[in-house]
Amino acid sequence: MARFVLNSLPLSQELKKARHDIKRISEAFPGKTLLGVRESELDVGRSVKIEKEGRENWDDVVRANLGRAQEAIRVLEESSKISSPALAPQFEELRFRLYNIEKKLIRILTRGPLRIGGLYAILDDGVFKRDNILEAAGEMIAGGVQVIQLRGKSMTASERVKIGMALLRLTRPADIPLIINDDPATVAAISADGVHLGQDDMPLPLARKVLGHEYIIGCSTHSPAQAEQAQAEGADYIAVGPIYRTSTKPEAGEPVGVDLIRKIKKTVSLPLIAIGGICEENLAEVIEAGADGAAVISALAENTAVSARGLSNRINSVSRKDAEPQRSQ
Ligand code: TZP
Repeated sequence: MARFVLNSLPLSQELKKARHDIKRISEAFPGKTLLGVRESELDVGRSVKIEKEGRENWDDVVRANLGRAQEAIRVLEESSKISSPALAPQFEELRFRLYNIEKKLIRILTRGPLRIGGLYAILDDGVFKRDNILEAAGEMIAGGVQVIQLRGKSMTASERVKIGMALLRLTRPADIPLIINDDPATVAAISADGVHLGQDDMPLPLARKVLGHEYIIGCSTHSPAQAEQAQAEGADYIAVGPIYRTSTKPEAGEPVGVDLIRKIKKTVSLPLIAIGGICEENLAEVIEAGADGAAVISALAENTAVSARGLSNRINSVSRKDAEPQRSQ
């Protein structure tokens, strides 16, 4: 499932390593003696049947087989305590690794199609002071944001990891995806929810190779061709901008305007997040042009909770209006 259905390099690697480790650790067991006591013809266990062993779906198969592997390793762990005590902690470590693998696999298998949308808040370390980032995130969550991105351009990798982990403790209970800007390694290291890539960052197919399908990958685009390429390469969402003039990222260039949203929406079906100079006054225009969400930095810098509430209410009311059937005149 990990390798051929989900095409997940990280999970396939973890599982392969676990298999090799089981083999290596078990070599210390007296194999011949074990084979000598195997009895398949007269095995009394063959006639023992239990009522319901049928699997309802593929998740059940994965769950049941990982459970079986964990139990089997537990048996090896317990028996090695008698025959070769030095092996027991190695089996124990492996068992815990399998619990982790199970968690990740089941998370991918059971999560619905990923939809990034709504108010997408960016914690930019040029705007939010490092000491206030967690407080700001708490206020954003209280104000109803639907996605949080950590954009720590001037952070060291170790700061990003530390702040990312602290953010996860806020976003996970609120069921809000945490996206890390630019840095697939940090995403994988802290098990965040995804990465956002600019046009000059790691190419999307390589980021997918590193992260597999259990992580969200978003991509900044500035033209229909870039948006189509991101879709072809398997992005989970695209950001389009700068829609309006922004002083937060001066190098973002000239505004592209809301018409680009309309244009891209004609050929790209991925969730589209508009970005750049978006505030309460122009938010409706962006959503009406077809954006599925809006990413904002400076509009959340002050009175964060209140601003977040205002923006997210506005997105919701415009989206609801869009969804209402049009009355004929
Ligand atoms: N990418 C394109 S515009 C931009 C980024 C990161 C900055 C958006 O910030 P603001 O303050 O919402 O205009």
